[in-house]
Amino acid sequence: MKLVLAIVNSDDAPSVLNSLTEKGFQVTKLATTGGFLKVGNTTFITGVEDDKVDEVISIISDKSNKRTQAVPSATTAEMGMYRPIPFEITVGGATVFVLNVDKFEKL
Ligand code: 2BA
Repeated sequence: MKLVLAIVNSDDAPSVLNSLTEKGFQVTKLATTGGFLKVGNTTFITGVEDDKVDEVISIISDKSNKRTQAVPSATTAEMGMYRPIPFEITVGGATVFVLNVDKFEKL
């Protein structure tokens, strides 16, 4: 058994969640925050049999979109004023980790 941890943009979270549950996967949704942008994102935890991992990743991939986002960074001096210089980063579609599960029990 594997544990799939997927961090997705919160705007994509409803469609990822619906698709996974429609296909019969059990999912836990966590409200998380990215360390770099310090804005909310969504993390899904899904425990699945090994042969289902690719299907889960494919569903997450289909529903997760890449976005570019402007981030203020260094400042520049202009007539004695400092102002942020925005630069763009690409966020997502999804960041996925697949972990081995030693034991799974429902008590
Ligand atoms: P954030 O940490 O808020 O990162 C958002 C985006 O900022 C990242 O998109 C990446 O494009 C950029 N970024 C992150 N750290 C950076 C750095 N030190 N220097 C320059 N740019 C940086 P994604 O890579 O698509 O990541 C989206 C979210 O997935 C992240 O949000 C974080 O919550 C999570 N994540 C990504 N990689 C991770 C990892 N190795 N471990 C744990 N969480 C991760």
